[in-house]
Amino acid sequence: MTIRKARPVLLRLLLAADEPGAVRLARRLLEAGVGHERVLLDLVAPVLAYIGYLWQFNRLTVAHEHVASSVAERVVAAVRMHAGVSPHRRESVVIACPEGEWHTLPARLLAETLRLRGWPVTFVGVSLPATHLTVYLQQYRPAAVLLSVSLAVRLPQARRAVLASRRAGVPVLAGGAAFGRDGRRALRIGADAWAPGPPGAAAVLQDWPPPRVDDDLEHLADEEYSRLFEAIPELADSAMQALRYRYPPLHDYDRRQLEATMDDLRHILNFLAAAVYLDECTVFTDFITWLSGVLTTRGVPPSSVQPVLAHLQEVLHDRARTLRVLAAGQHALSAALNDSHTPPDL
Ligand code: B12
Repeated sequence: MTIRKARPVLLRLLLAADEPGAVRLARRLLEAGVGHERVLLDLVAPVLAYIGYLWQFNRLTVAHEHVASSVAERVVAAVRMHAGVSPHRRESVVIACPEGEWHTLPARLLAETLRLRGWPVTFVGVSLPATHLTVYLQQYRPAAVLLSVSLAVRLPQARRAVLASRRAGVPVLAGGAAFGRDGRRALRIGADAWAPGPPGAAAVLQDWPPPRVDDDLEHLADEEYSRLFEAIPELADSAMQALRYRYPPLHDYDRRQLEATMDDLRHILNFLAAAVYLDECTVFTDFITWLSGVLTTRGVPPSSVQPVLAHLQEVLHDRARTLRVLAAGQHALSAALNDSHTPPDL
């Protein structure tokens, strides 16, 4: 079976919680001579990304996503056992996710790829507060911290992890979906390097550490982010009030729908704050485009976000960076109203 043909099969097995079947499929491919790295990166990774689309477009529940990711973890573990490679490099690396980041599977795929290439890897796992990272690094002194971030809303915490690593004198290689398609966001939080994926990470590590680039991170030190972040609960309440006036269907919402709306408002504000923190509009505009799809496929018109953004523009009128991000958000929202909401091909 080719990797391409194996993808829909693995998708079915993950969603059916068929752990033995999924592990058998991976072993069959490995025994037929498909490389371990290919099974991880050309089979497991795209199937997981596809599961994300199915959730995004309301074809799967969060519970299905949980089931699929726990079976996928077993598949990754089986690939590792089958490979049985022992490290031949002297220097080790630590792979960590910043506080609040629960997506460990992308970091796991990175860890196993590097192990396959002979790196001794310590996988720290889920959501590590920055202070604990410093202590750990001081104790074990790895050559690099590989910081994996999936949600752009966690980039402020990723910055704290970068500072924590610096305190321990360990340079940081950053990666994961939160950083977007190039190294700009990674450099903005002060990482020493960025790579798009595990093979890229292995290439960057060949010539490690990279020359230190002088930080120009003054925007992170000002108060616009912290004032906004601290005001999120209050701003979410006032945005809800504004919606009551400006979005009449809200009057007919039941308790569950009102709670979901409140969650969305907090999500909007958290992404706004992360974009302001980085002074990077794309953090907010990417999120708004994504939210527009999530809402449409759940029967909520994305145009309902417009009055929320307008309200925030009114109440935050004296904050230049925040206003710039909100204006970009309005733009992205108008553009997204005509997007199609179907998953791409697997
Ligand atoms: C499984 C999953 C979960 C699981 C995670 C379980 C686990 N143990 O990891 C659970 C259920 C916990 C979860 C929760 C949530 N998730 Co989720 N999740 C996913 C899913 C389906 C797969 C993640 C994955 O493994 N991807 C596989 C790898 C291949 O993708 P990758 O991230 O691009 O990683 C590659 C590279 O980026 C790179 N890389 C990664 N890290 C690093 C680090 C370095 C240093 C380098 C160099 C490279 C590198 O290598 C990887 C391998 O090739 C994704 C879909 C997706 N597109 O990823 C959604 C997804 C990430 N989740 C999403 C969301 C919204 C959430 C929730 C907010 C709500 C929800 N759906 O439950 C929560 C938030 C939890 C939190 N606080 O962190 C969204 C995020 C959208 C956005 N706007 O940011 C996604 C994209 C789904 C979607 N299409 O909408 N999720």
